[in-house]
Amino acid sequence: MQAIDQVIKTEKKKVDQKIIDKIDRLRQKSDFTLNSILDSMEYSLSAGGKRIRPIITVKVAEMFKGNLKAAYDLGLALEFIHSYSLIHDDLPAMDDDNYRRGQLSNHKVFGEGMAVLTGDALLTFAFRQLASLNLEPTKIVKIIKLVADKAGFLGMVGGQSLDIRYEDQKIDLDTLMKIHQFKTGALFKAAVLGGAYCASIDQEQEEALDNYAEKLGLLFQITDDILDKTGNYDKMGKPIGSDEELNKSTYVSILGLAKAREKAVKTADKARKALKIFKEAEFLTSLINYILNRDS
Ligand code: GRG
Repeated sequence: MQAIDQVIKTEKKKVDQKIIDKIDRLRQKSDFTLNSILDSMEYSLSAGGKRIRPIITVKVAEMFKGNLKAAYDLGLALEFIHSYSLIHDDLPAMDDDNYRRGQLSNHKVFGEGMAVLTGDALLTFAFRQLASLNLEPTKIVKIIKLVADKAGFLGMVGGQSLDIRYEDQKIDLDTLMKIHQFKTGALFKAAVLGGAYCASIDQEQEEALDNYAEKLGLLFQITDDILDKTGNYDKMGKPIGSDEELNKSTYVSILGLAKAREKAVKTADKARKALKIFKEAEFLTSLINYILNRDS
């Protein structure tokens, strides 16, 4: 297989193009008076995120020889949901961030009301996209339930609510891990398991993937916290040190930088172990190191 950087670069290009095509089709189909919300959706969707969730969905579907068209469409839906969460997260009522992905946050350009609606539009459109997947109806329903759980109050929204609940409070490591398991990890689970549902997997494989996705989400969050301390603006596209400024508990603030790095390495080991049952899991294995060593 090609080096993971190349695979990710190639897949990111495909996802970027599919997002552009999708917005073009939406513009053609919808009433031109809706252009302002479409402009706002496009602004955030085409801001150049890493597209890591859709890439994971497609590569997992490929690993199990699943339906790749469905996997790309599902991946796009997850990117819409991810994009909505970032728009809402940047609002003054939440993290109050002026920059995201190297450009002004959505509400700084379109206003707070439009930013709320843009998030709502992306979330609801994601479910329309899921309902139209090129899969048999029972699989579509399974995927819709998965995404609703992982994006909703049992997942990402629940995690964000815990984040708000514990704002400005000193919390222990277990509580922090719980928050991130929901807030960041849940959508990674939807990406991994959703990709697998575009194919056919057995119970043992599903449990292994679930375990892998949990460790991968945790690893992603630990490295995010480390990068908020050690990263640079140009690569991250947002100011460094915002967690500290907001007085947020992070792996770095609770454990210190060196121990946070140790925890990242141990979490990466656990993710690798979760893949033991698979004969071929080259992409998922390489992805662990890619996230462990990421700089953006
Ligand atoms: C508002 C319902 C609601 C949820 C917000 C995910 C989230 C919950 C907030 C984002 C806050 C944050 C910075 C979390 C750290 C992990 C994370 C999700 C980082 C951003 O994801 P990337 O790095 O972003 O994949 P790109 O820009 O590459 O798409």
